[in-house]
Amino acid sequence: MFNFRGFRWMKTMIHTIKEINERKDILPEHTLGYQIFDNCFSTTKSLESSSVFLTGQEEYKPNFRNSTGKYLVGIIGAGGSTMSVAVSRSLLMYEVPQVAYASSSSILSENSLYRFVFRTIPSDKFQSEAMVNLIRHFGWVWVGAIASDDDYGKGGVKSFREKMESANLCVAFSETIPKVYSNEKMQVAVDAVKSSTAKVIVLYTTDIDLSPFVLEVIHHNITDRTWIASEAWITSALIAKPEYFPYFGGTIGFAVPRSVIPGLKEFLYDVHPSKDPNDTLTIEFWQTAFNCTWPNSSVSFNVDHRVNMTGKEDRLYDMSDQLCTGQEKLEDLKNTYLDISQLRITNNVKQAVYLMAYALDNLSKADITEEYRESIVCPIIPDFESEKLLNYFKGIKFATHDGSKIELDANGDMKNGYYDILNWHMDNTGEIAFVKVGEYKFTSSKYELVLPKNSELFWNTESSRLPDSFCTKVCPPGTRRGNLPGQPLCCFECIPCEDGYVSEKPGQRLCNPCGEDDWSNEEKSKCVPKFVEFLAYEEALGFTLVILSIFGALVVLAVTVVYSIHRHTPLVKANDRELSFLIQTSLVITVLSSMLFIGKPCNWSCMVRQVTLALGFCLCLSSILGKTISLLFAYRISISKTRLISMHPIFRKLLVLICVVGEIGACTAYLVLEPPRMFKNIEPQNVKIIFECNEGSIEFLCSIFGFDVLLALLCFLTTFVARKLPDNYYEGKCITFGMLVFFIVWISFVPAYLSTKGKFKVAVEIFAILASSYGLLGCLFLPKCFIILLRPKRNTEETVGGRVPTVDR
Ligand code: TCR
Repeated sequence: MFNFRGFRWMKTMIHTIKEINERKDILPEHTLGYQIFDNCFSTTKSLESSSVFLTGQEEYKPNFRNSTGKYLVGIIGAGGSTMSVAVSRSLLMYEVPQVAYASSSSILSENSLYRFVFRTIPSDKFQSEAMVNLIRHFGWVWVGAIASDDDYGKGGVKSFREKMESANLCVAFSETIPKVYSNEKMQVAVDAVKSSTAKVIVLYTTDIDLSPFVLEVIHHNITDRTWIASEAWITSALIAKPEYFPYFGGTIGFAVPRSVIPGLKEFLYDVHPSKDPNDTLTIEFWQTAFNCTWPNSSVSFNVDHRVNMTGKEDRLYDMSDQLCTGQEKLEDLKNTYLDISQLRITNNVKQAVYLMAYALDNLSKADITEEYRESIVCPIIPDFESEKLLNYFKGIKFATHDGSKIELDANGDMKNGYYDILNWHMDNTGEIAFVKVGEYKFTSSKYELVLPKNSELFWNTESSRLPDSFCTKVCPPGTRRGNLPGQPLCCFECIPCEDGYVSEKPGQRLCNPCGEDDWSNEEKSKCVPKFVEFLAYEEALGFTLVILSIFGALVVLAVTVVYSIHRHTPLVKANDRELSFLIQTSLVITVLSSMLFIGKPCNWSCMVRQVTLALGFCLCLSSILGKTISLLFAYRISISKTRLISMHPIFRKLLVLICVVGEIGACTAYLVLEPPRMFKNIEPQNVKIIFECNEGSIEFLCSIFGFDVLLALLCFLTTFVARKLPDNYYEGKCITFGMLVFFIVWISFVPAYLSTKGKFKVAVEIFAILASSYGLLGCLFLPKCFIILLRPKRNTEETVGGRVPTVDR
């Protein structure tokens, strides 16, 4: 669209020029002119316009038959990315293809401005990715980056940062080495290296830009750093000097593959200034290499025009007074030029030339009729449109002399390739050796990092071991990573896990909760089974109670034995022998039932324990009741002095039977309807699980034991009434006393039971069972055993018969 605003700017310019021309005070003798171009807001058009302006010709396209009188096809180069970028701008205008052999910056594939640029070196996006993969391989997480101040360094570090970020690794700092020496800027970079905790640093620069930085590193005596070299300086003789080894030894990095170029060596040696007096570069080479002056040469001195650190142009070499003889021997020379051991970029140069040649070849062999049917111009070398040649670069594929394949994608980038991983060692001769320790293969979608286990890596650390590089050391198990506000992800604090949470592996972000039955250990590094609490047989308390109950049962058995031996004596016969046996049986049951409360509870033991106890007491108390009722009857008779019908023994047994059957019914209902169950009592914030019984229905439980209490009350009341009955064996008093003990035990049981927890609750209950059983045993049978065994005289017919009313058979 027509840009009215721009048009106004243009008009303003014309207007102002006119105004100046009219004024008499500025430039009175001169008239300013102008030429106006429309650049359409495009870089290419701008360049075009400026060249038209400069050449003063209407046509911007230069004559393709240039000074050499030959046709121009394309350009091999330039070297560095920044140069290639600059060159590509003007070549774009003339649509001249360019094959770069060392320009690796990824910006060359990112923009349509560079669509005429092709290259035989992989884009740095692969190298950045390779560096990140290497960093990850060695377990570094906190890495610094230094870039040269150009497209190569900045572009490289930019993609490096991106890849680091997506790999969840951190860039500790990123600084640039100034191109033109500035002490201030250099200090910034050096200070970053010095002060950072990152021990591994990426240097994305060419060797030339790097060397002042190297000097600074040495000046500041910065050792104990591991440098990751970018491809541009990893094999550079400028940096790999033995005297730098204490600072730069152990450097690791990527290099484009090495190749052997047959015949190159001979060709390199075949250089002599006498061959062509116009070949000034050769003459300069000779003069520099042998430090002499070639006679009558126009190349009179060698000056390195680089600006040195003081900002002045430096004369690195002075002209030598000595004249070159031409007899100097290249063989004596130890020079990088003749070193063909590391032909890497050199090989890229070769492939770049091949690339150009293959593209031309393909163009010449193209099926002209097919492709250019419609066009008037046939692509015949040398008369072709360069836009046509472009098509033959895209997707070009060829095999190199050493058998590797080169293939370009639509951007003009290499589709796949590989890097050597080199590590700086010191060899026996005191020179730095670039030892290949691995390989990195890549395609656009995948990569493969091969670092064989046996490859010996040299690390420039105090211990000579793999260096660490972290901001915060990985959090140990038992803690988790806590982010620090405003700090990179790799700097964090380690927060201990809470109770019940663990982190088992180092470096966990979160603590995991333990399962229901587990709890964290002291260190919070593992879930351990919760401490399980129940009254075990093995522990002292449980064991004592077991002994007590067995002892009780044995005592009862002993009483039974005594009773059965003396079963025909009046004492035993008095007041119902069978009921006495029943009481003894029931006491064995109750005493032994206490053992059901010990041990790890399970469903059946929970069900059995209460029921057995209730039935045991029911049997015991109903039998006692049978006795006391007989006593009551006897008492009524003794008061009224009349012979009432005493209670027939069968009724007493019936009474016992009814009571027991009733209790059994209640217990069955309890077990069927709402049985007690084993229950794991897990308090959420607690370290232990209490195994206990959930009693099911409290109502049922109360009613079965309530029945027992009722029986006990009845027993007590009946004997209490009949307590005055003259009774040789104090049966009534004994029962009264026994019942009192029973009540006292169970009444004191209630508060004790309610105020204890866990296994002690169970122990209290067992204690009550044992105490009440022992109480009954002691009160009911011991005095009688005492008489039977020690006072047999009192156990005679007369005494019994004389005193005791014949309530018995
Ligand atoms: N790409 C760099 C220049 C460069 C270079 C080199 C210079 C590379 N490799 C080896 C000298 C020697 C890689 C750039 O600027 O793109």
